[in-house]
Amino acid sequence: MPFDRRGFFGRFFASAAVAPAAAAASALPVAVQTLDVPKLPYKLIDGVKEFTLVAEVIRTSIAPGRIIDAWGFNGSIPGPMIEANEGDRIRIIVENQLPEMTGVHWHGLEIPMELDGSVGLGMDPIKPGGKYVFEFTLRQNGTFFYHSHFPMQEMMGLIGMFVIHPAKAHTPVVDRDYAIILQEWDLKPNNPVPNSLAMEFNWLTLNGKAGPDTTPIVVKQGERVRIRLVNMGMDHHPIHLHGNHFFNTGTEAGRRPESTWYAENTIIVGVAQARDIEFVASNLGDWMLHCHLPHHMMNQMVPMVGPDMHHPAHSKVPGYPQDMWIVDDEIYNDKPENYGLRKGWSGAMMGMMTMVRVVTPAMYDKIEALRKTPPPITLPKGEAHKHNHEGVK
Ligand SMILES: [Cu+2]
Repeated sequence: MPFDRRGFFGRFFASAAVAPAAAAASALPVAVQTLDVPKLPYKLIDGVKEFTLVAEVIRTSIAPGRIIDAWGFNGSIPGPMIEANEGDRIRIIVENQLPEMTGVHWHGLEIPMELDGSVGLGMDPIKPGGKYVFEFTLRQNGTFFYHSHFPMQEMMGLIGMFVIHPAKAHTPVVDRDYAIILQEWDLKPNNPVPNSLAMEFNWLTLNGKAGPDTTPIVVKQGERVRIRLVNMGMDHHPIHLHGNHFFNTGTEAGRRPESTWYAENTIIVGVAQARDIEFVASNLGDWMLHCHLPHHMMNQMVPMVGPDMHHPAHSKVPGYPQDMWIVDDEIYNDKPENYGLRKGWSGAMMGMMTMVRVVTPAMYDKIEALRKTPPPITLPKGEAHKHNHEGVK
């Protein structure tokens, strides 16, 4: 999946594994994938890429049955990814459809102060129903992000990824590039509105989904992979990858020199930081990629402290086990990226978790084929009869 400006030669050299070294050195960057989050489209007007970003209240689901009424952009929480090239002239029209004033800050971009989005210092707040036009030239490359510059609005979800590609791909060239935003939510029972004043959180999301509802990253064995992680919340998340070690190759200020890279498998992504990790997916398997804070590895933050008399498996030893184990694979198994996972997989995948599935070429092709096949249409009970009258089966 090449980035938009890539021509025939870019496609030809898309895989570093097959490209000669000289060709790889001049390869164009691959497009970034934000699983579960869309990309923000743009219009090219007189050489300027024009984006429209609408801040609004959004009802979405972070897990089956767990609805939230939070704040995002253009129908998505987190907001859609802005993807552009170093050197681009861009215009971003920010419309405020929220019930209160807002402002959008371009985190890490070195641009004129009145365009920085720091409300008060550089500009007035954008009133409800109002808009503000930001226009600047991109002079950096790397993993950046945009967010409301009001703290409580950050905790309501107002953040999105902003990736700027260099003219030539950084080396070693990656075959696949992903971006994930980490968020946390305090959701009280029977209330879909997040508590933005919280210090503790019971729902943790990657690109707006809590595991096992996150979409796994699927790569072929031997490919070089970049994952860009951005954190906006109250906690710093130690993100751990099973099965394959990685290197931190970039921060929110851009690329790190290769002399500073070292191997690790857990990286702290602090609040307001971006961390690019890169690795060669050498070890076949379905590898968890997750925050390692114990309370961030569960949904609803419900370890069963004390005996659970309702569940026979949990009541044998008084006081133990503390942990909940819920296997509900069937809810998620229709997702192509989950094809072929071991029975019981969903029990291990709660909270701020996803997977890097390192698969054989045959398995990759199978999952790709499933992605291209539309899922069967399931009509709700009582709807089938009505639709049959209309000739719809
Ligand atoms: Cu965490």
